[in-house]
Amino acid sequence: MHFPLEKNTFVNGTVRIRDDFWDPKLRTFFDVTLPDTFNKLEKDGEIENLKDVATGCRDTHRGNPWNDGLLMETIRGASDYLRRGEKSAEIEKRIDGYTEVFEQAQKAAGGGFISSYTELDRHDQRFGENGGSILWQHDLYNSGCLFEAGVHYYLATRKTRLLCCALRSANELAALIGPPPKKWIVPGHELPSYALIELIELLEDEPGLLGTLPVKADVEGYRALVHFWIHGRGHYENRTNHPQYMGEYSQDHAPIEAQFQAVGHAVRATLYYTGVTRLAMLENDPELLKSALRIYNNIVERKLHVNGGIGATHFEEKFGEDYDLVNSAYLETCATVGLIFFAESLSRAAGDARYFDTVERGLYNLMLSSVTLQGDSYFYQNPLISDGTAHHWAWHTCPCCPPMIHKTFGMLDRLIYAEDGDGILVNLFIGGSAELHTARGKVRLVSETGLPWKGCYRLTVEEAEQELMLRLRVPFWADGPSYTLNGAPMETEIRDGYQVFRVTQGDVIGFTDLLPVRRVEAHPYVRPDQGRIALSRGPLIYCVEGVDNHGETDFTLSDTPEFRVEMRKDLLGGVAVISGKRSDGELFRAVPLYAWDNRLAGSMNVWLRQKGKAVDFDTAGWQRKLYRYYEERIVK
Ligand code: FUB
Ligand code: ZN
Repeated sequence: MHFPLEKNTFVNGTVRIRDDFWDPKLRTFFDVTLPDTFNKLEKDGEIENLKDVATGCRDTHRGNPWNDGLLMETIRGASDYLRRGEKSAEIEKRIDGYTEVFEQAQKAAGGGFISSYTELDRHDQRFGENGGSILWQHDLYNSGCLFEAGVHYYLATRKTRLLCCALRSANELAALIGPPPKKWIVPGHELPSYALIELIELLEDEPGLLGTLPVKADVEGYRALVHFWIHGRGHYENRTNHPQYMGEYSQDHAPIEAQFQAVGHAVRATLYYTGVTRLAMLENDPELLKSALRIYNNIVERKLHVNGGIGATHFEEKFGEDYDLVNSAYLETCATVGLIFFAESLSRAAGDARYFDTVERGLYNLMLSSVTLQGDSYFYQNPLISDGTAHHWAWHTCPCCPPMIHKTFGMLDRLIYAEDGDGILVNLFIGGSAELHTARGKVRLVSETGLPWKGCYRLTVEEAEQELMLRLRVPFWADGPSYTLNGAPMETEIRDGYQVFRVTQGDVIGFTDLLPVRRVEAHPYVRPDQGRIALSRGPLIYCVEGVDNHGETDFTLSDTPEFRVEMRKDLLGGVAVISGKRSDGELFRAVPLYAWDNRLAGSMNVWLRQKGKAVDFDTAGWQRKLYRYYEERIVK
């Protein structure tokens, strides 16, 4: 589908990842992390809860009210792995088994209701009515996760039973909720808005599907419902549930057009803004898109940690004030997933490469570090400094992050390319092949890269029916890259942050970049980073760990650190290690942040003191920037 407001779309076709960096990681996510997540959710009593609903047993609910949703989110992630070509009869069997339980639970609850906590413990308080709590119960959240699971499992397998569960739930909600005389109920957790749009998009993309299903769908009703959910926030007069006012925590303090900053619970917020952006596309509403852009700018210009983390404050897991970027910050993994979803939607709507700078920052740094290299332990919080007490956990009392990790890496293939009327955009530099059905006919591409370790990328147009445009995103970390077309240097034309090539079948385009070690500095208002720098190379942020530095991780870098880069295949699954000189003449060693806490427990630090970098409040040259390279300042 192409919405009027949408500048580019997901590509249509198959994208296969074959990449030295990503392949082993994706292998681990599928072989280890996915079964680990399912097993641990089951161990928490998740299936028993739903079975109790199905059998009418009124046992007390186990775990969190949102655990139904976590199982469904994991199904979405698993489905994406299957869609990408992973084969596993066992995983499919597992999902089919879960589907049967969802069906039975829905049947017992009557209609499409699916929320085992409410069914078991707050039977008469659905959606927070009758003295319940919409914020805590997560009834609409669980339904939203079911929408995603149904859509993604259908896309992977063409099986429709789970999709029918999603439709039953959506039908019930569309009939019940909306402006008066319906019930004025907006979600406490905003995931269901964008999830309902996923369902709408599937049904509109495949109009023939509906006639084949045993459950009817009310697409117009779903459109009305999602419009109501996005625009109903910040209006309180008709609410039928309690609490009537959810405030900034749930982005319910004002209508969206009167929201100017990212506030409140960072996961709820970013998923709401994702819904806002996707509704703007669905309804062709440029004003609504402006609201989303305004908030996005507030995040990336003032509230984004260098590792792609957001939601600095532990209390209420919320955004802090502008520039309040302490290094011991909270930074929940799920919040970065929400930001990636938000930035990806904006890139389609607004068509600028810069949104993928945010996606890439989050993916390569925070998201990868949120799972151990072994694949079965996780970070919920992602601080940039540790005294040695922060560690991946085997499981959490709120295990929301592993399911979101699967959702993110499950869609990695969908993030690499996008399409617009003229051709293809390359948003991420990942090796593999693509067979695409574009507006300009069939296109086959092969990409090869040494990134993130070596600064080279090459894309071969193996097949193209017509001439087309290929646009390579110019990443924020590129340091004067040289572009080539069929081996010859290419004059640069950059549009909307993309390097533009006009190609036909057989052409080879690409770039090389020296990929120097670079020191990042933060805006002077970020007080904890005053006088400090963070090490980076390409898209990767580095850190120093005690295990490499005799336990010392808060030292000062020499003003001439003489960085060296060494590829160490034997270390941490194969990483490029940075070494250099401290101000006291000792050597230090830094590793990619994504690989930290995978060896001996110890301290860790990202922002290092830099000799010669004074505490400084001069904001000249910082307009609309939160980070820049320190080297650029020295040269100036
Ligand atoms: O709201 C409950 C859980 O908390 C959700 O799964 C995530 O958004 C997490 O932050
Ligand atoms: Zn989480």
